[in-house]
Amino acid sequence: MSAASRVLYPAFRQKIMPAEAAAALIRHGNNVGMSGFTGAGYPKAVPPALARHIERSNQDGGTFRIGVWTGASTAPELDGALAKVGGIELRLPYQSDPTCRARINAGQMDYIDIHLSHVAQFVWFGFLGKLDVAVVEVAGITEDGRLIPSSSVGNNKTWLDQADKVILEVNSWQPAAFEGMHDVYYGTERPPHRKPIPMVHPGDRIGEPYLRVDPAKVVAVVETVLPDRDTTFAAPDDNSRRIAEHILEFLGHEVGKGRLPPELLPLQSGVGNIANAVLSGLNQGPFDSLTGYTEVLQDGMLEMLKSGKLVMASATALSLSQAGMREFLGNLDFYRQRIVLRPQEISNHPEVIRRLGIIAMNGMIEADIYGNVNSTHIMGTRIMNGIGGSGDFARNAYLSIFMTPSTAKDGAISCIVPMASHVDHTEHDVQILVTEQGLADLRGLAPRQRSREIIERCAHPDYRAALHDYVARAEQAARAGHGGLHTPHILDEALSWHGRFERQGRMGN
Ligand code: 0RQ
Repeated sequence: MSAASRVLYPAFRQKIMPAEAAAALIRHGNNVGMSGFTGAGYPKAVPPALARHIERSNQDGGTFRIGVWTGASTAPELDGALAKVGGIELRLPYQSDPTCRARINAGQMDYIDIHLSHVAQFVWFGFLGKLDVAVVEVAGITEDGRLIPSSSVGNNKTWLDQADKVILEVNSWQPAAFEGMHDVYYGTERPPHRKPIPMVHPGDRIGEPYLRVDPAKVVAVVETVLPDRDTTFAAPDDNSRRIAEHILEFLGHEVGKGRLPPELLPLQSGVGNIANAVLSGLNQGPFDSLTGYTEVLQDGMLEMLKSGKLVMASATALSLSQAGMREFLGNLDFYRQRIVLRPQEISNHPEVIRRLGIIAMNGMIEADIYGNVNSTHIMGTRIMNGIGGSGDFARNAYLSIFMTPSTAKDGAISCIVPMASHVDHTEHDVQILVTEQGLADLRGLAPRQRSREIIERCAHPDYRAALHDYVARAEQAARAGHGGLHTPHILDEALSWHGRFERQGRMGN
């Protein structure tokens, strides 16, 4: 099928133009809503063309910069290209690009890290200012002007609705058979007119398979045939496998106690190799008829769908390796019946997550001995990626699990610390902590009980004595009248724990 045949709406055919011409419609100071979620469904031609345009404009001391709003992380052609030419004034929400990260941490680019479920509604509420342009990748345009979403839905509904101008990238690399797979819910209202979201099962379809756009706003259509970012995975290492084993054993225990049904509850899984290893573990594990209600569907869940362990999965993005994509394309009819892609305001909606009773499993940078979790900052000051959807899920899940190897940088840094250097998930939103050393079940435990459990079960043996010693001295200090015994701390020392690593040059990032 030729690229042109994907633009079936006659009025849009006249708007077809090269990426350079479309990029030239974006002005300095514009806020631009781009499609894209974890390397899936991002525009691939207009952002690099815009980066070239910005580089030329700024050669003579110009200051062309834009605000970039997305679904979540994108790819080097978007975040990387624009950041490299200094073209991003402000970026939101989640990013994981090395150039963006360096610029943010160097103070050359502003970054607002917000919960992924908040982004769309903050834009409707007017909290983030005016959205000037939407640049959205789609898999096709129907004869009557409806848009077939591509491999991610993200915030596209909101960008198309809120932007003054719309630029569409129609990517024929994306499977034409995506048509019908998506479920775009148009029922969300602003308070006080909100209605319950009518979803009681992860597979429920409550919307329509297309994105809507006002044809009058479409200023350019760019045709592309370009692949999504290839999200590769390492084979699970020993640590990941052990983390997976602890989680599986725990879930089995919960089923035994009658606190989880035999088919568990819908699973949410974060991104990355550990998350993928946990899914591999589940694929080999004893549980059947599982469901997924997550943000990103990666290779691990695809394998579980294939094996039949997982009966269906709901997500906002399909972020696969090349091998995963080949498997998906080779068995499209099978996967189409088992996957629903939704806007991220629904995939991450607190109301739905609470109702469905999600088992949330997310990565972290460090946890402290009382159960506060840092998912985003190295040493409390340097951003790694962002909170993404971890807070949407952790806060509202049936069970909120956080996982990490017990140490980072080849054992030089303990990921269990006296006091988290930055807190994304408070002790109130964290029920289970897991490292390769073991699993700490924090439910029903008071702070000092939690500290014993976390140090004994999760900390690496090399750091256990130092952590126990810290708690003992903090308790002693409190008994001597310095601070309280509810959550004992020696504040100077808790904060300098990280400083010690930094002074020794161990941090790396
Ligand atoms: O850096 O590669 O330079 O060595 O952090 O750590 O262990 O490879 O783990 O890739 O799973 O990432 C929390 C960042 C974990 C991720 C985080 C260093 C470590 C390495 C990465 P190097 P790992 P992962 C759904 C849910 C927030 C968003 C989220 C994340 C690098 O899971 O971004 O959960 N989560 N979204 O060496 C110093 C420590 C460290 C440390 C790790 N204690 N001190 N460096 N590192 N611990 C998805 C979305 O929302 C889109």
